[in-house]
Amino acid sequence: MPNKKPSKPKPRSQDFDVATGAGGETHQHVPHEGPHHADGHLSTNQGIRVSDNQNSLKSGSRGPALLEDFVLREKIFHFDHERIPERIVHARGSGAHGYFEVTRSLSDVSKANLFQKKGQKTPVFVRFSTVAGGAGSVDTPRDVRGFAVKFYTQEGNWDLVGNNIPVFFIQDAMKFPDLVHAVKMEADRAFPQAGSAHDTFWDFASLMPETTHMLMWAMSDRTIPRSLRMIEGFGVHTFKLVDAKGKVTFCKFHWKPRLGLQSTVWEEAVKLQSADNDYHRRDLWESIVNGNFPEWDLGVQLFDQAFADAQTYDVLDATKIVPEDDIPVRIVGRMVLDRNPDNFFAETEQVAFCPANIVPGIDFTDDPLLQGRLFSYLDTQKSRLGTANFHQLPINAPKCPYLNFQRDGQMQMNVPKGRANYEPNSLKEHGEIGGPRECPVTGFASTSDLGKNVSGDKLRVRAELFADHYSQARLFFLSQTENEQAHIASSFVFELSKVQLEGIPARMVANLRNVDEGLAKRVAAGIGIDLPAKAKAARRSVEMTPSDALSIQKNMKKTLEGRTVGVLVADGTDGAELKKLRAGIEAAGGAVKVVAPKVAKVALADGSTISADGQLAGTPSQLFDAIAVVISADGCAALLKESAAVQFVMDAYGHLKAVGSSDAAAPLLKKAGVEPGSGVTKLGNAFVEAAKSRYFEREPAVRTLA
Ligand code: HDE
Repeated sequence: MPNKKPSKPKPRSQDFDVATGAGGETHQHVPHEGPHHADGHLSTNQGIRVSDNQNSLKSGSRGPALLEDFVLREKIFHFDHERIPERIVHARGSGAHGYFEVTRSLSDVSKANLFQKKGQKTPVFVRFSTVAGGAGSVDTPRDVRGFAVKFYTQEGNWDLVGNNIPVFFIQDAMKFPDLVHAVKMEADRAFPQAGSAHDTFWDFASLMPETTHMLMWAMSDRTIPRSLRMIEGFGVHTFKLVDAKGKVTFCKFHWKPRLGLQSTVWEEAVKLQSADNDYHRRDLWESIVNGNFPEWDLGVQLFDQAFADAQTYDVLDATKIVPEDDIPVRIVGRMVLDRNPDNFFAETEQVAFCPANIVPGIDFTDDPLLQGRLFSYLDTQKSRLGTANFHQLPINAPKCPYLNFQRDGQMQMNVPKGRANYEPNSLKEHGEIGGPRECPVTGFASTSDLGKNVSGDKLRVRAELFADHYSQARLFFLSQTENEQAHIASSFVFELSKVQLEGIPARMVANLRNVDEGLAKRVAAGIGIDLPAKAKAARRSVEMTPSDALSIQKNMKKTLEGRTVGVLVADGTDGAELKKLRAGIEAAGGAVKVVAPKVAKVALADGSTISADGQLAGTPSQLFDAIAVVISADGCAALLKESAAVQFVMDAYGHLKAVGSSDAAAPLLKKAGVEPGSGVTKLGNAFVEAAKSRYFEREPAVRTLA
């Protein structure tokens, strides 16, 4: 028998009673929390207490092992089956719990309960992910980031399964398997892992001009974020909001990070892969542990059919944005992530997002990409999680009651009572359980389309406006700063230089000539090919007005909040100087990590000792947003002989970060190639101020961009 009676999990402060808004759980079906969750006696899964967890049952002290040993057999059996298939895309992810709070009611356009009242809170679970790499791949390749949010609303679960880029590579679900096959590791050799810089991706992309707009975003710094806490999120598709009278308003969803947008530079992203495979996962986890809860504003762009009809693009085309200058983003809520998962597998791995999960007041549009997704996600969960009952897993179960006549299936956790597994039935009239009934008024009924004529000729075609693949790609490029444009050109050069099959880079550049001649020329020159003839465009482009909202650098926040300064010290460092620096950075909302040649017993000038947070050899400056070097003349002499110390400073400078230093550090800075200029300061207030920014104007001095 289990040593402890299984009991209902205790409510946690962060869990909401969705019915009342108060704390506490309202899961209708809470699986037993098994005895293995608690401290106590070890038992088998049948509840038999285990006397010895070190030795298998043998015949004699040296074996052979006995088949009878059910304790060993069960342990190994379960272990053998621990892994489940990883997601075909977005396999590597990191999750967190939190809540969504309404800051401005959306009741004027949507009847969705979660949007009605200012201050109203809804629990959420969020999973961020890379797309191409496997579950064990690194966190910082150049890749799109998934941004999937499950809202556990009072009316059922709503999943907003988005990305950190507002458009997508393709327009029709029919092409998704091709896209994914092309970008993932190549079929015969199983590399490269987690990156798009290879033959098959660019072969596909260059043959599919509809990818061009997304490629501009993918080659921008959006795909090498500094932190998951500093990315935007987008619902991508146009959705519908539906009010109580059935009136429809089109809607694009936006998540805007409170910490501002922040990216790394490419060389830094590459080096981060060796510095810390788990850079983003660790950053998310630690910020929550430290109480620095990541936060986003939820914004909506709202428009009607008349606006949609008047545009030069189709709002049902997922390769297009609606510029914020045309339809401003209305902020309606905020999301705070304040709790790490208790168990990665049970929550982050088993969470099953389905764009088809919507609630009354939110509706789909006919976007052909979205329509394909409505099928795919439900389907994939069955193969990943092995049963149609995956919705019963605690992380997937709604926090409001759910009742229907669906029954049985593998891993059925619920125990429905009575005979009522069909409807209509009259069992209630006979004193038995009759089961749930339809709710014509409050139930989901596709309220926006119901009764509308949706017939049409059967066709396999794309709508006419979908054929403009370049206008918005050009809009994006022209909206960037000069430095961001150079980053885009350089990314194309980097990626296409990895392509070995002849003709593919030229075909890509031929497409880019439709975006911007200057860009195409720079990319051609960068990879060393002649400028190819311009690709034929299926439809004439229209010139759109550049939009500042599309640039990261034009929207960066000058702040130390959520940022970390790496402080390099050595024996002989002035403790008072270090203390003052730490106080200044912390007062500005930043964090400090001390790096030293040895982690324990760093001897300060006054004879006292401190411990460092990281050892120099394993803590390169990629891990920080700015660096300070606080050393004595002796310390400097010692560090001059350490290539890791020189590299620490050189990389921070090369990655356009603020570099502050005590006077005695001058020889080290010189050896690292640091030149005077913006972002290079003495310690003190000047450094604290400088550490709030990156110095893109320094870039021409440290590398040649395309
Ligand atoms: Fe996905 N996508 N997708 N996708 N997607 C999956 O579902 C799919 C698309 C996105 O953290 C899969 O549970 C099709 C756009 C995220 O668990 C799968 C099409 C956007 C995640 C699937 C798309 C996304 C997925 C794989 C084209 C941005 C991770 C595992 C019609 C709006 C969710 C899974 C998580 C995951 C299919 C296109 C975002 C196979 C068929 C566009 C964030 O069902």
